[in-house]
Amino acid sequence: MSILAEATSRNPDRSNGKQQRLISLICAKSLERAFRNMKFSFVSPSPAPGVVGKIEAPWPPLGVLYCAGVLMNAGVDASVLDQAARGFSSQQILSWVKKEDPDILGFSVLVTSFSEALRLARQAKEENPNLTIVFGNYHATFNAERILKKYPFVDVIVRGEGEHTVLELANNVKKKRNLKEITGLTFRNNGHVVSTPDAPLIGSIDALPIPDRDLIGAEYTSEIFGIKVATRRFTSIVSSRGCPFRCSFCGCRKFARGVWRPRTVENLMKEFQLLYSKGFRQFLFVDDNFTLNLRRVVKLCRQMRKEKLDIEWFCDSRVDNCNYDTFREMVKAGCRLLYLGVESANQRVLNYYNKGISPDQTRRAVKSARKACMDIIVGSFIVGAPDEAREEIQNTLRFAHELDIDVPQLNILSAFPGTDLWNDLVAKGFIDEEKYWEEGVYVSKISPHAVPFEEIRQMTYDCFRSFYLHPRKLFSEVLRTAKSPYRTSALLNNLVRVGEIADTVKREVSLNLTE
Ligand code: B12
Ligand code: SF4
Repeated sequence: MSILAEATSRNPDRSNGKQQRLISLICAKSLERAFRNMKFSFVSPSPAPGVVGKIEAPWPPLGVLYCAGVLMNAGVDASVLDQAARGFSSQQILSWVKKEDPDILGFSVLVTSFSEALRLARQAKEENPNLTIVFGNYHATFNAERILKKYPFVDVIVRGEGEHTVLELANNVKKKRNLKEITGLTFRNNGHVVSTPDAPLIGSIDALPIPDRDLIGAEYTSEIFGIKVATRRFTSIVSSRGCPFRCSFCGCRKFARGVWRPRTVENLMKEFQLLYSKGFRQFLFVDDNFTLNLRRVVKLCRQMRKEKLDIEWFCDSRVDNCNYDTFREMVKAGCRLLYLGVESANQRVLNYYNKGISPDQTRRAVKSARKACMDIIVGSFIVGAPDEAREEIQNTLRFAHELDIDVPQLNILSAFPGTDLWNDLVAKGFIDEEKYWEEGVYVSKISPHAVPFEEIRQMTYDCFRSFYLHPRKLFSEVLRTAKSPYRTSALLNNLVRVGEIADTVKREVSLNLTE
């Protein structure tokens, strides 16, 4: 077993010391020499045209930036292309790959970008058969064997967190060694698809290099229905990985095995200071569960204020683990936008999702956030559970109106491989895995007991429209904007973009009604 394999094959709880040593090791000169002339390029593909889940405004592909950072520290040349941010056509991507001329080409594959990743990978392999094509991220992790069995031009799947595995992979590809020693891989061996044991989770996120946003060469923003809510230099950031809950529609539990791993406030502040020095002023936390430890959140907020950073940020929270005092600390430290996972107004449906919350907890969370003067509160809802009745859907949509939120994000339930929901519907015979594993599926399209998909779509659209057409709502939104410097600046910034916003809303509406 190689030193790297040994260092990464331990239980995460016991492997911190080993991992720290691994990180120093990958900086060592000997490794730099070993990797000379080795190149690993990453592509984060956009969803294919027409796929639901198109990207309004992409956020940085932090996962590949983390992987690239570890590789570069070890002396591997790495490059990253984010298709959505650069607006590249397939042809432009292939030209980019040709120019980069990597030894290994990695694709970051989510469910909606799978078909585009396949198309690009096939063409890249045709142009250069010596290229090792690697897929990673959620969709690749949960479908590793199926992908390799069906698509001969994909060589390797990196399952789970990629940082340590890509390093070992680069080493073995360079030395043309067998991949069997590397944990977390699925590949072909003598014509058979084989999977090595899962790689251990990364124990210390602090020990990883800070992702280099300059690698992408693009600026990012954050939008809601075409309206820019990030008006200053913006990027995303991860303060923890994993989540101990097991909501049935979410793949995070399986991906990160339910282990929440926070970064320390000190380590996070280093990243904030670095990004601040580069002019970044607005941030989005893309953690699975940012607010799991409220004491850590408060400590971070106080440190942000102590270091007098003129920053603004956005984050998610569960509704059952929050309170006024914490929200107030967050607002004082620059939190401007809060996403709350409300999901449903029906306890029965919440229980089906295994969400572990109640509608009353949602009411209290929204009230606390409002009282704390949060500028924008987004409520995220899901309708269309397998046997959810019309009245239950209406109840949730009424709840969206009743709650004092600014934006209702109305989602129709879909099932993806890797989730408990998927497994449940496969077990019940509603999902034919062979038919749907590549794209996932709206549950209301396959469940015989669900309200038909088109009807739900119309209901959510009507709810969204009436939400903003209600005079009381309109009035309170105008008043809130007048009182909030952040909202006023966002409004002014968007005034010049009225045409673009109208186009986005129009597109959303036609998507809603015609798909
Ligand atoms: C930010 C985000 C987005 C952003 C940007 C995504 C991006 N550029 O990466 C936007 C808004 C565009 C987005 C859209 C969608 N998203 Co999203 N998103 C996230 C979120 C919140 C954070 C991603 C992140 O940065 N994580 C932090 C980094 C460090 O971790 P990571 O990305 O997992 O990367 C690690 C590994 O996956 C691996 N890895 C990743 N890429 C690669 C590539 C290679 C070659 C290798 C070897 C390894 C590797 O190594 C990384 C380091 O350990 C995640 C939830 C989460 N917390 O992860 C959901 C999540 C990824 N999204 C999800 C979904 C469902 C979607 C949408 C389909 C939603 C929709 N219906 O519109 C779309 C699809 C967009 C697409 N491209 O296809 C699901 C994934 C489901 C699935 N099976 O694919 C997730 C997991 C949410 C969830 N818990 O269900 N999303
Ligand atoms: S939806 Fe959120 S709380 Fe639920 S398991 Fe996923 S990350 Fe955790």
